Amino acid sequence: MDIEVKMPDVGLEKVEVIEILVKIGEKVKFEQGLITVEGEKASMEVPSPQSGIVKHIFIKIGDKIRTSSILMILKGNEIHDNIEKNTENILNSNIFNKNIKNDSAITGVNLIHATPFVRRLARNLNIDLHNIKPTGPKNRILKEDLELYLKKFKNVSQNNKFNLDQVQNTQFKQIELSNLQKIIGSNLQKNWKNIPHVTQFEEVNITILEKFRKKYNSQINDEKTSKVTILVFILKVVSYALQKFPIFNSSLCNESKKIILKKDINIGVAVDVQDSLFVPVLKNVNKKNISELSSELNSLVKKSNEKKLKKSDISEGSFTISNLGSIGGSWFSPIINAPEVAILGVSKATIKPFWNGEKFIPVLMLPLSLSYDHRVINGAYAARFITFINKLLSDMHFLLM
Ligand code: CAO
Repeated sequence: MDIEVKMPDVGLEKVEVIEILVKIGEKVKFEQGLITVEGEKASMEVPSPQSGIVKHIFIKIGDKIRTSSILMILKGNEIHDNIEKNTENILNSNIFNKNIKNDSAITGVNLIHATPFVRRLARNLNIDLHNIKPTGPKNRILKEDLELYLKKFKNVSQNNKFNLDQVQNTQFKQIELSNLQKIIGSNLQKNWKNIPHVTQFEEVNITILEKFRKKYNSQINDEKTSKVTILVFILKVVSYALQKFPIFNSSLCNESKKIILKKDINIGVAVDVQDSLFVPVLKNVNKKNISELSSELNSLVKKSNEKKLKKSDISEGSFTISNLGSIGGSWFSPIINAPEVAILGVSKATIKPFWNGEKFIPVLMLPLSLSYDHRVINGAYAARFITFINKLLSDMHFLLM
């Protein structure tokens, strides 16, 4: 007799099929895992309601399925009477009635307890989770359990002169983090964890600015003067905005619970250098003109590329700009460079249609993402700050006012 295997109720509206554990024609036992599904925070195996032979599989990896979706048909090979009873037992058991919203472990027969992350890792490493001894709470398999298994396996392999790489996925490779990556990574993690970030997005019409920039660059006729990029104008405009909105040019002292306003406007610029990142600081940006800023930026970028930055070149920053515009991408949310309280992300400017009241005209729009520390800056203040930047970049005449 044919048995329809349906998706049991696991307390989620939809789950994704991440593994199909059986093949058509395969003999399966009662409660053997048939497929693995993954919800927002948990993965689980769906056990077979009956022993039998897999006749049809109706789902594929990546399918999003709901409760009662038909997964497969089994050809039963046990006494007919047991079928209904077992199916009912499974479907009614606590395993599936349990709400999994807050816990990535599911209890029950034949279920493997592991988070989606650990399952993915195990899949990438070709490790069968059935072979792993769980040490986590509620018998959950932890990442450390996989590591221990790998270690043991490696020892055995070495003793037998058998290379672990031969049996593992060829894509598996370990890359050592550089010392710089370790330092940057630990700072990023600390900042991301400790600072309540909010990112405010804005699009700025820089058509006039870009026209002026191109004209200015085309008139440069000596080799000493460097060409000006959009970033230099952004630096200048931001320095004005920091003067007008001084809280953005501050740091938060956690011990004294005080906001410390900085006297100087020193803006760090993220520079991409061969898989790493430097943030040299342009000092007193508000006191320098566009061409001075341009040559100072060029010199700092050159020093970054040659790894010749001095301590003084990278210290005393009060605000940071990260411009990914010459690379591409639409938007990103940058992480604040503590003890600073805000960072401006800049993405690639693109031509977009703009309604001028009569017709659509093409304009060059620059995407900005301002992340700020919400303990120090409130949303309204941030919106005013970015609106001010928008106004100045859209029409630099306002800088004269
Ligand atoms: N939109 C469109 N065009 C842009 C742009 C933007 N947002 N930003 C720069 N451009 C243009 C420049 O105007 C220049 O145009 P021209 O050739 O017509 O003069 C061209 O792209 C090349 O600019 P550039 O990248 O050489 O110079 P820059 O001053 O804009 O930026 C630097 C210098 C060092 C900031 C940049 O090269 C860089 O390293 N960016 C990466 C920063 C980064 O990695 N951030 C992530 C930090 S978190 O991991």
